[in-house]
Amino acid sequence: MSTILAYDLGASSGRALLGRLTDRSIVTEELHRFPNDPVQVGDRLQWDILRLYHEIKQGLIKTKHRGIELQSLGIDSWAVDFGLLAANGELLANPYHYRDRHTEGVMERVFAEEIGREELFARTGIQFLPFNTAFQLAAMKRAGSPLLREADRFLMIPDLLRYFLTGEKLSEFSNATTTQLYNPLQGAWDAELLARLGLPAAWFGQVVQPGTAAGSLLRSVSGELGVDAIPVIAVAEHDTGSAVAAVPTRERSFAYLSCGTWSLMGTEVDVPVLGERALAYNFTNEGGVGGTFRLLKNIMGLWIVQELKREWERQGLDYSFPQLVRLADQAPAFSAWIDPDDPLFLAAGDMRVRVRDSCSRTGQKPPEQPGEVVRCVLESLALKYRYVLELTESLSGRQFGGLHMVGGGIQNELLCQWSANAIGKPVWAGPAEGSAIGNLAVQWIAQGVFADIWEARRTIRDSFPVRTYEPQNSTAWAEAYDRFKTLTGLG
Ligand code: LFR
Repeated sequence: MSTILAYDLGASSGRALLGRLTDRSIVTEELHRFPNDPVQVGDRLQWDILRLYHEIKQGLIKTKHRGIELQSLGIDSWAVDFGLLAANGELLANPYHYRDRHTEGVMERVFAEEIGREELFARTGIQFLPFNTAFQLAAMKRAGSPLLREADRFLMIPDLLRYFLTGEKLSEFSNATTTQLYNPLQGAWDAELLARLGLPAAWFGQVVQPGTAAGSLLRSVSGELGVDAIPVIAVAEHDTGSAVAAVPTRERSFAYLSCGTWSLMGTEVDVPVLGERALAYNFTNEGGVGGTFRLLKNIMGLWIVQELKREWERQGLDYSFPQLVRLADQAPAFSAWIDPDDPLFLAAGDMRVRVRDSCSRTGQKPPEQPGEVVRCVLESLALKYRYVLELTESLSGRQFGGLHMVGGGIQNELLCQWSANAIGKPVWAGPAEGSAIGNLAVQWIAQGVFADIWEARRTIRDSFPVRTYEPQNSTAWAEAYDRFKTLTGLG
């Protein structure tokens, strides 16, 4: 029996999931769960990276107390954020949060001053999001950040945590692609792009594929924790890469929605799609497992509802997530919509006011009560899913019979049902722990337990329940979709 550990770090919480493989069936157990609260210090929103490392150690201590012998461990997290190391190997500062406002307006300045949109897309195949690593570094450069003077090495968040554990400074491919500094056609960091942005190529080290053995715990770490020198695998360290690895599909051509703080929708392709339309639709080609790419688009996701919830909490209104969903279900249907991807909703803050303003601006009656506000957001998400699914079909030249939904967001049954209604096709929901399970799967591929991603997906399909949501009220949702597009200016 093989027992391994997946650390999956999300933008609001992290977890360590134990995976056991018995009789070609995967059994998981949540060993450790912890909050991941970013910290605002002065003008900067930062990740508490040492706390995350501490929690990783707590997970290992729990395996020791339980007498569990691990064959390996892997770490995945959200993308684009990074740490900079000094020449002596020390971390120079807490990594910035991608929602920090220091990147505001920087993307446009980079297009004007360093590299045009078309060329940047042709070189990287990555969608334009203002917080991409390239723009974060450009923002720091423009602000004269002293960190850039001292930096010797660049590591993404999971690279950095893996480095703390093993001492190895390796860049993992799936996450490296999200920087918008990696050239998938060259299969390397884009040296010319780095030069144009004034970033030293020497900061960017060896890139390894998901499933690479990446050392084992340093003696100092295993000694401190009283555990063995456990092997560490570089999994698909971008959480979305891990989530897509866990999609329990039988078909090679499938559509997925990784549903959490973000909603990531797209399909898996063998080569990046770099044409004019991909650029116009602002689709991305993120590196995946086994040489694949994720042709997808970011949709703002449940972030808006998470922020609404936080804000109500601050006002002493302690709604649980299921409560909010229930209230949304009881609110009147099809009353008002937003485009969830309006940049207005990107930064943390007063979402209720922003949702209401957005509705007023588009001539709709702003939602009032919490249930109405949440209904407006969830319906808008479901309708936006249809829009992006249509773009995915048109761009990939594929037709999808339904949509695989994975990730914690599938616990929101109302959203799954409305998604099926909006797209007019079945939704297959599961597994909820997509990223952590994909992380486990790639470790087992690295160990030779699974031959490839297809054997892994087959085993995942046999091990976890997948719930089917058939579309309902198709006519009403189709009419709603047309009005939604007009109101939000999508067509
Ligand atoms: C999802 C995710 C997205 C990425 C966003 C920011 O957790 O990794 O794929 O665009 O977070 O890093």
